[in-house]
Amino acid sequence: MKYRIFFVGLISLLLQSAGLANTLQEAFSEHFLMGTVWHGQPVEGHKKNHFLEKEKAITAIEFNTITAENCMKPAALQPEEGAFSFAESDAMMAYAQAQDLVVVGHTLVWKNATPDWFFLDKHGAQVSREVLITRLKTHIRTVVEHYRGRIEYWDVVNEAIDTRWLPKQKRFEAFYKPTPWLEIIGPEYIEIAYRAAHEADPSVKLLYNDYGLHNEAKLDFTLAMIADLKSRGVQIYGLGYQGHLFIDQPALVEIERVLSKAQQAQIPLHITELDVSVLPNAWKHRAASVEDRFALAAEFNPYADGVPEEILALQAKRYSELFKLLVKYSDNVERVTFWGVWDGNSWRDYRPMLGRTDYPLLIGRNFERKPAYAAVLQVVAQQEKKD
Ligand code: 9MR
Repeated sequence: MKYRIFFVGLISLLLQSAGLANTLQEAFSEHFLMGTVWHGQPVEGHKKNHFLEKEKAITAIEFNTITAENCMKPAALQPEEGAFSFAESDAMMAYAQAQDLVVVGHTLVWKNATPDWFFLDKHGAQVSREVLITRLKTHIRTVVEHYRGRIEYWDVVNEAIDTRWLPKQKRFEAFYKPTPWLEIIGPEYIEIAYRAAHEADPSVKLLYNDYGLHNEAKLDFTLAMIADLKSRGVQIYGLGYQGHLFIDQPALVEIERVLSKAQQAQIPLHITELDVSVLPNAWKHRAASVEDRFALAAEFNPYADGVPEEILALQAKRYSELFKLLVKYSDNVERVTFWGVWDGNSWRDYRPMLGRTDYPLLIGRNFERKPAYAAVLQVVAQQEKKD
């Protein structure tokens, strides 16, 4: 242990003497907030989290904002109608307040992690539009009021837009994702949700959060939806681009398009769920839904016994290129949040395939700072030299 403390101290000294900031939040303090998640204790039956204290310690050092990974989803907060349970999210909030972290609530309306009771009556039949609107508003009002004045941003609606390939026209088309929300209420559920959240806490900034925005059809549809809501006086503040990336996809130009179009549209952008998987993309084989799980296959799990240095170097390059872009657009990028504290606790290990070993974050499985960590800090150092 003593040696480890000595080693960490030595690295800090070396970083300082190389003119580098010591932590992620410090390095990017002029540019945007730097965040991670509260993994907390699993709410969906994943294995117990034995590393919560360690994660809390790292978070306090490296980050200035925190998002609830799971504990603020409807399944966690209102597992049964009217039976709200804030124990885990209150624990997160107490920690965040003690560390002076900006808190992001995630998420109020989603098709996943939402219990069936929302959509069914006591006989198991689908509820009416009126009943579902009431349940939607009650959920939002109760949760947002509970944290009024303490949460800075809410991901209100999550992943409401999908795309399909039109072979004849040879292009993608975007549309509202078919979910019980859409089916029972119609697309107005989105507007209803934002209005309810704003009423419950007029000071909280409301985001729309989605993945796959490198698809231009989806990006344009999303920006148009936000512009339309704004034009009708709905208080929607900004766009969350999740950023679940791979080493070789999507292309950097496609990512830049998201940053530049959001800037042109004057919609503040948040990178809400960043990670860079080093594994082969197992989503390609089916429509990407978080509920899909495929059987574990060795070809999709090449680094179960350790990840080669050259792969970590490629990942570092990818992170470096990405952060150069984020700094370039930092006038419009407010926050960059990683979807995980360290490689040992990442959703990538259990979705879409249970039992893989991925290395998607900046801090490794032995809590070490990975090559990608150094590469990200280097981006700011180089930027400062240029200025
Ligand atoms: O990381 C989350 C994982 O622990 C949960 O099992 C899963 C389902 O609730 O959700 C994961 O987080 C998702 C986020 O809430 C929305 N965007 C995609 C994220 C990764 O699946």
